[in-house]
Amino acid sequence: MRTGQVVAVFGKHFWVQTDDGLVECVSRGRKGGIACGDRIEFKATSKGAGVIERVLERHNLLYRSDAFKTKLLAANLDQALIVTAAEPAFNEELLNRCLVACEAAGIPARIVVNKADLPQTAALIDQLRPYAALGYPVLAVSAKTDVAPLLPLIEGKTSVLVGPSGVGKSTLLNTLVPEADARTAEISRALSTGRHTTTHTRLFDLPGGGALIDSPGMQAFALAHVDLAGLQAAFPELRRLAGRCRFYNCRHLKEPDCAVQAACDAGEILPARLRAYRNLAQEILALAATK
Ligand SMILES: Nc1nc2c(ncn2[C@@H]2O[C@H](COP(=O)(O)OP(=O)(O)O)[C@@H](O)[C@H]2O)c(=O)[nH]1
Ligand SMILES: [Mg+2]
Ligand SMILES: [Zn+2]
Repeated sequence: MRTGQVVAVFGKHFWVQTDDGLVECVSRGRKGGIACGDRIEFKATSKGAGVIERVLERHNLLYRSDAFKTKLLAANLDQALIVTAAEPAFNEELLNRCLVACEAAGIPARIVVNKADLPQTAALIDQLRPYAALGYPVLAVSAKTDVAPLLPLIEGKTSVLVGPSGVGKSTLLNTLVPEADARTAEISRALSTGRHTTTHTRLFDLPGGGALIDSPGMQAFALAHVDLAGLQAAFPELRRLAGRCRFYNCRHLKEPDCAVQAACDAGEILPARLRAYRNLAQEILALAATK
């Protein structure tokens, strides 16, 4: 049995980086799945090919899930870089769902505002300022003109780029990892997709140490694996108010004397955050009702 790290995921096919090169592996249809960044054990079947037998213990796993399926994003992360941009239109609900997923997985999250070269980005940076106070540092960069502020934050770490499509995740990756373009072309050839959009999750080593994982953009981010207690624990501003509502089991939806609603009315909680919490809470309650 040999070990390696999963550096690309294509459905049931995986590229595994080993000490002596890339090995193309398949999985034995094991339940639970295999994520980019996973360290695995495989059995070589021929030169350059193998079968994954076992996933070694993970430090963490970032994923999304709805009532029907689970979609693994990446494993063994030091941090998630949630990439946003003013173009295409900023999706605050999706940002918040990404933040909740990171909290639930115990993964530190940073917000990267890309396309700082566009004039409309200044307003987005202002809009996101309150997130820094919640514990999510906000960093403005331009994948096209200036990524320098990002370098010290990713060096020596394993980071994943997540966010909707079009915000510039792949452009960031190509700027930060010079040979990424060539490897992407190689993957497109191997899969004969020839498309420019990111269709698969891939891990690249950074020149200065550490690794960067690029993922396909998501439109929606369901969190069926998070329960109501987990959801409340994933909002730092709700954690601070624990036990302050009239009802000890307040769900902060429409209950009277809700300290969370009061804090929002007083301008201490961002309305968009409370909206995201309530949307997620409603989804959790609806899902629980069907079980
Ligand atoms: N103006 C500007 N455009 C950018 C920047 N980064 C990416 N783009 C453009 O945004 C579009 C989407 O980029 P892409 O990297 O494919 O986004 P992804 O879907 O998040 O991977 C492309 O047309 C890029 O050229 C940036 O920093 N500034
Ligand atoms: Mg992409
Ligand atoms: Zn409440």
